[in-house]
Amino acid sequence: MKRRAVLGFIVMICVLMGAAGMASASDYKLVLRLSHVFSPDEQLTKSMDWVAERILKRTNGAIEIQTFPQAQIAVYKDGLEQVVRGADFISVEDPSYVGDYVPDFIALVGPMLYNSYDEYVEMIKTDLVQDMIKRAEEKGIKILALEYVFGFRNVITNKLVERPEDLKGVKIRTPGSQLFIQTLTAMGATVTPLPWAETLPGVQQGIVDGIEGSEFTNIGTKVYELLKNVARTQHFLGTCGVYISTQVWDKIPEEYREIIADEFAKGALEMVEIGKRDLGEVTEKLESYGVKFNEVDKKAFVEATKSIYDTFPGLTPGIYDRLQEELAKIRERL
Ligand code: X3X
Repeated sequence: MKRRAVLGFIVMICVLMGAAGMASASDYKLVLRLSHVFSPDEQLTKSMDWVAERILKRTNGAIEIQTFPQAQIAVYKDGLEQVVRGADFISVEDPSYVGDYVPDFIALVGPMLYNSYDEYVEMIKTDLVQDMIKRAEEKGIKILALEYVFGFRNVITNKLVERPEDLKGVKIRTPGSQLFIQTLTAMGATVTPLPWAETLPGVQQGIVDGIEGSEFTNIGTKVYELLKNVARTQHFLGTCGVYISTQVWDKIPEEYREIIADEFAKGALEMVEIGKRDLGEVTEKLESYGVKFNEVDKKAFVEATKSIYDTFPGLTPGIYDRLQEELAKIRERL
């Protein structure tokens, strides 16, 4: 009799715990703050808002992503630190900031590597990059996407730049990423790292002579009102990844994780297609505003920057060669 009573008690506890668990799943609600530096008129800002809306709808309001553009909250290196600390926070930044935790991300988005957006999209699918993504998780960073591409970054000044010698003594603003600082230095410029918010005032006050950025940045933030010469160095492919803490991620119910991952992945590829579609029109519009584009001695800039892959601390030996091997295979099939 006693045995049956104990068994009955255990069954009751299990049922109550199960019910509590089910109730918590249906009552589940999570608010995540998403932070980036982009302006309202830039596609990345629009894409983040679209993805947040789609996730809220598909999860019936359970996952609310509040987007904070224009560096209203932590961005750049500080944003990644929020992620690693386990905050309910999503950081949207250049993958080189993940390089502070997994150095090979520096090489992934290193100088003079890609000839097209599609090459980079295909590179992300390779086992080489998928292994890097797993290593980021070991450091507490869950990567939801890496392909929020906003165009090749070019040198933008008020003088003709065709080769590294032309950048001697020219003060160029970069983001505070060590990859950017070291690369623009290797390209011949005098680098002044500034957050985006201080960049155009820095040009106006003569703190910097120019910047480096994409046509989408140029048109979206009105760089063209201050700087009229775009040298098509295409030294970086401007792209952002989307990063969340693994601690936070692992606590989200699986059904919601699938929706979040799916929407950020789809949103990235959607933004790549929008960029490919709109670049021609954006370039024409910039030219109508008086912007002049010129080609450059690409080989000279490749030569000037290739040491980055040998000297940057912490890179896996041979990572550049492996990236080039993957690129050769990708180019065969594109
Ligand atoms: O981490 C994100 C990128 O580095 C942002 O690049 P940045 O700081 O040159 O800003 C690009 C602009 O389009 C922001 O409006």
